[in-house]
Amino acid sequence: MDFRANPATLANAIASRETTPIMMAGTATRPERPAEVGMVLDAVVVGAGFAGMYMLHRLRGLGFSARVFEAGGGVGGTWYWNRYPGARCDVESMQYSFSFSEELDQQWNWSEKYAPQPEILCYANHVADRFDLRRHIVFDTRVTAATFDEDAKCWLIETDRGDRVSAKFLIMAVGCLSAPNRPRFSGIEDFRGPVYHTGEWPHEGVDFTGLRVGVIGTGSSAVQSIPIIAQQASSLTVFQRTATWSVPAWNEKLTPEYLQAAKADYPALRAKARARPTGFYFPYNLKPALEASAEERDQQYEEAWARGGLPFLGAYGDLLFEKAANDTIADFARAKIRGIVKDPATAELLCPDNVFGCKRLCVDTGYFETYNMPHVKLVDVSRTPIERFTADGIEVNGIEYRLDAVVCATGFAAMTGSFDKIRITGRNSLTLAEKWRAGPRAYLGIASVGFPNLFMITGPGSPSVLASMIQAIEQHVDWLADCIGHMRDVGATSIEPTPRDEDAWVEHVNDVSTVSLRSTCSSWYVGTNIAGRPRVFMPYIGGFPVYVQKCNEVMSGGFDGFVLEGAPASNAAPQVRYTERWRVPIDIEVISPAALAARRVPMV
Ligand code: N01
Repeated sequence: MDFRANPATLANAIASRETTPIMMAGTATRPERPAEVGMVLDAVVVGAGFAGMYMLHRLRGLGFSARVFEAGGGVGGTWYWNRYPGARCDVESMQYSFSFSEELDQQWNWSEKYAPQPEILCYANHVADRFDLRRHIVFDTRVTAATFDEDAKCWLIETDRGDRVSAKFLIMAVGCLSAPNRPRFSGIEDFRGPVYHTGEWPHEGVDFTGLRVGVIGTGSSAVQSIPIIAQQASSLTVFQRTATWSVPAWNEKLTPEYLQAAKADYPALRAKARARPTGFYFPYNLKPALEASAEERDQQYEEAWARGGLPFLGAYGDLLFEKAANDTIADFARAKIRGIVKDPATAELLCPDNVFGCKRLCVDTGYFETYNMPHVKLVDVSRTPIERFTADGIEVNGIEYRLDAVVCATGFAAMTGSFDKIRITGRNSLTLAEKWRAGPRAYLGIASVGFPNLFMITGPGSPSVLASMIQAIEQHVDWLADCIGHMRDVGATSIEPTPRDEDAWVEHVNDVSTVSLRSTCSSWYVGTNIAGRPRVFMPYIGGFPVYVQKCNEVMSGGFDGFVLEGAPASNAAPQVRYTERWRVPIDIEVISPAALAARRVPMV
């Protein structure tokens, strides 16, 4: 039974109680097409999210032949798959968009401060059409294997549609949060209702009206979807393992006047964003919380709470570095939860006891308020985990919670999960999965020793998820475009980092992370949300501008830390075609907290 076709089918199926629960994939039936065999390309890009689309645009601009293979039926990546109710961005729309085209910036109008998923997907489709990208994207096709041919210095790429193409460059634009985590709950196959994952939501939507719904998880996806599911469901039971920190979004419509004013100096806004540790701009208070009086702090936190969103963490400069400072913002946020949630026992359960902002901070609209609704129940599974699914629900601590449908908001195998799904074989038959068994290793998060001519966009070891993703993507793609262009200019056949430079970078990424309180808890940043994964802080937390400066220096030095084969030995500086706009002077004061972290450990 396929509930994706029609939400009504779901209601009927539940009524007749004759279904086998499965995790729903978001794709429709794939159209037939002949396999592509023997095609020789300059580049294959995996994934048609924002990274894959922009990479294709730049490659074509340089005259390279390229194909993008995309598992989904359309562009948009994260925004193609995550169609759960309430999905929206937590970076302001005016900044969560491409900056490479001034015309695009000026002509596109966002409707809300934080854009909802359908609007972001619409934007992705607009970009695909505007830059005529679709003719080089192959949809509904999953890359299954990629093998480096050491003699020909190219990659052989295979797909689940029987395609076998070769390309000099393999560029992984697979996203950081694209491989859903589906915990193996005992008895799940016995459950008679449907089970959804937020990251693979049915395209037609799901109507929960009148149903008893269970949600597993309380991360960002749950925090966004719970208030909306609660409006439809006859009852909602939330299974919480770890209480979450969440700040109100105070989302609002953007007026024509606001848009006009913001666009009047859009390039300046973009430039300010690039100079920030997060790659997006918001007012920042550099003063340490511990130097303020309790009254000053309360006022500062109240003002930051009233502005809402991720910038709440910018209330003071030391919040993610000093535990005592963090305790002050945590106490403030706990008091807010207690003030919102009427039932004291539920409020206590919703109060996190870990470092504020250690896991990715959630941004919500009415999350805590939802627990005041009489049909919403919170079940603590921190000490007594979900035992099993039964035919009629979920059992915890001997109690059966009777449910018609379950939503797994259980997150992703972050950063490396999408790499794991593809058998990538480099030099000497080494697979990437084997090389990364003890944790990912990549120079600048861009390339990995043993895998020549393979590039990653926002890979582990780059700022990626700790920066505004589209800015991080654009910076990587521009750098890669200049790198690949340079290789053609000098006749290089392959590029690969040196083991020494890769080791130094991995060590640096690790060192910087230990300065931040973010490394102290279990989260998807460190991979420990998935049982059996090694604990490694994967994104680079030293700050976006610090990272960009390092990338620029590597390029100016003729690709320092890389070995280029087939080219003259000279480390001549390459012709800069696209990276110029990333040469932002670092204002050490403005980028403080990240600079603080960076200054306390040796920079490579
Ligand atoms: O996933 P998560 P997410 N039994 O990993 C729980 C981005 N994003 O999809 O914390 C019971 O954060 C797990 O519990 P615990 C954003 O970067 C952005 O919500 O491991 N519970 C946790 O509560 C975000 O951080 C936006 O103890 C289980 C939850 O499931 C990232 O994506 C919106 C369990 C998973 O939370 C991931 O967010 C959405 C089990 N067996 C997502 N297994 C915006 O832009 C897992 N859990 C706003």
